[in-house]
Amino acid sequence: MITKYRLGQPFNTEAVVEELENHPFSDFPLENTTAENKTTVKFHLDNDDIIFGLGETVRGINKRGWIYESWCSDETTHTEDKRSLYGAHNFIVVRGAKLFGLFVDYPGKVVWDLGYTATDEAVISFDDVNADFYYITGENERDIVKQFRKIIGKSYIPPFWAFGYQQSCWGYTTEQDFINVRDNHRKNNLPLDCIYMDIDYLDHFKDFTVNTDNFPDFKGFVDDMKSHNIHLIPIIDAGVKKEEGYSVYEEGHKKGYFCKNADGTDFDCGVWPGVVGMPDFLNKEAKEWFGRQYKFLTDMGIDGFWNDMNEPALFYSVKGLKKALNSLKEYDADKEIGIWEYFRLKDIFNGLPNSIEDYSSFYHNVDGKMVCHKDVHNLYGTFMTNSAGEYFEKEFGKEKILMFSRASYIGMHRKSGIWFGDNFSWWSHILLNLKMLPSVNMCGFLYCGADLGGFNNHCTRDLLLRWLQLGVFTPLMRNHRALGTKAQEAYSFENTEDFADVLSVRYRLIPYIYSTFRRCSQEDDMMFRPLAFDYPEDKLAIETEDQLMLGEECMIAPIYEQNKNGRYVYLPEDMTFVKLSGEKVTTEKLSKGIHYVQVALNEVPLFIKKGKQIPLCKPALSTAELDTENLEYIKG
Ligand code: MIG
Repeated sequence: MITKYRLGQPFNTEAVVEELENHPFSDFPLENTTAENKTTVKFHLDNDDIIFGLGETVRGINKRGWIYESWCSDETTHTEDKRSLYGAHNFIVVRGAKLFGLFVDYPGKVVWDLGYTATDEAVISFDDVNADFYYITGENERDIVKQFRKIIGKSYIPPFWAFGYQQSCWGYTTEQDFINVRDNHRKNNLPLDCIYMDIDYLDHFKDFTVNTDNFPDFKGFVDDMKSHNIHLIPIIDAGVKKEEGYSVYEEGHKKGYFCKNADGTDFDCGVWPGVVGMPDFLNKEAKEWFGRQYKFLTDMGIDGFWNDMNEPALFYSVKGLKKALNSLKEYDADKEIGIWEYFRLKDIFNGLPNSIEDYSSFYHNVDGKMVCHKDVHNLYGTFMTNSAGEYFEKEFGKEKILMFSRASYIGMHRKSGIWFGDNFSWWSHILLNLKMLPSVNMCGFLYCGADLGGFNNHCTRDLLLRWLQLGVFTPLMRNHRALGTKAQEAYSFENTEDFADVLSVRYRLIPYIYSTFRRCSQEDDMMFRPLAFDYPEDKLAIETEDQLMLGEECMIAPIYEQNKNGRYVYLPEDMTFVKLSGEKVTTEKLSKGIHYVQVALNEVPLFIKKGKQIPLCKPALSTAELDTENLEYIKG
């Protein structure tokens, strides 16, 4: 059962689509206080209580023992000391004396102190007295999640081809770069459906342009790639370059569609294009206008997008940079400065990006009312992405356009997927990738995945193979890396056959992954679940956070450590251990308990429950060539 409690007059975040009766906050079942401009909710935690949720965050599946902040952030290093990543996903399920779910529908920063300050207490707080709270009780965790998912609406379903393997790299610049990626995959029998176009395809990083020196006939190029069963997926950044003669900027500026300073002038800030205007996606007209701009690319045959920098990420604000530069005048280059002075000087510039001072200083025009960005920060990327999603649905219908975004708030899951942003080529980030899957599923984000192989740093052959062995199960299966990192396309390493073996397994599994995905969208279900959800009485299962349940049939347990030929795995019931490699399938029945399983670098491990079965089709080099009619089954 879901009960909605309304505090004050909350901003309409559009997260919930079902109309529920508003109960007064005075009836809210958890201990709470509201002071002048602060709301606090508390509940007690016993030793064994567990908190699931919070979507895209660092740390474990059980979120207890840390402090998290819902604040969409361009966080470049996903280490466990961090409190925020790109998403703001204010939903938890608590298993304690009572089992309940809680969604805090508030678009500014929400702090989740989950047994961090005091081990036995969870404290949720934010600086406002306007919010909606949804308190959910149910039979079990999964049931609570389903009830929540029902009120936030059905999850986005991308086109079928979006379940193919995808290659990306910040730095592919010319037609030839893209052709090489395509041909090297095809030549080496490596399946591929999409190649991503990062900011380098643009003319001076201007949204809705293409560099015509590098792409003299872009439409022709898109078509040619399609004839090879490759979709090109361009990036769109939130900021619009401030430049005379650039029609998107000029129109946006003229119509007042950019965010404003308190004095009514445009809030100018710096991102990749240099100085930009930030489209005011919370202004209905501006939102529609921005969505329509995608037509420039869909007219050329583009049918997929990724939206970036939409937390929004700000390298600096023009006024902030000015202030910083002015403060330099206090320093004399010929005079010695003290060490603390030096650090202060350094901080002036380190403090420029994504500063709270800037976020507090610009405004949205919401139905004629000026709303400070800070109070609605977590909606920015979502409203950007929904601007496109709404345009696509109107223009093309559902399931036609692939789209995912970096920043997100609950509600965006109806129009788009997410990717997990700038991870590292670290073994520990395979595990982080795994742990995020069930928690983002709880919030409706089904189409999701991490940069396989890792974005930052240099990826090694074994790391990529092991990561792909998890990636074959994630709906978004994309290998992406940062500018200047070591090549990590599957063909860049020796013995590409091993990569072909693993990628073929993905294509063999697509009928299963796709049908599971669709069912989860239709039934408001999770595709990936913690073992704790399925085996609530099993102490070992509850503490197992490096394995996941997948659909109704399987369990996955990837290898995430270097120089390992296998791993320990806990089977909460009898299962069949399956290894898939190319067209080879080996099976072994294992009984409930702990086992050490061996998995070679070209094998994908999977566990099928007794009495269940999963379909496999023949592999192909693209989804277009996949025969999804003739299936064989592996039985558990
Ligand atoms: O400031 O477009 O997360 O995937 O390659 C970095 C360049 C901007 C961040 C994205 C990443 C992308 C990169 N972008």
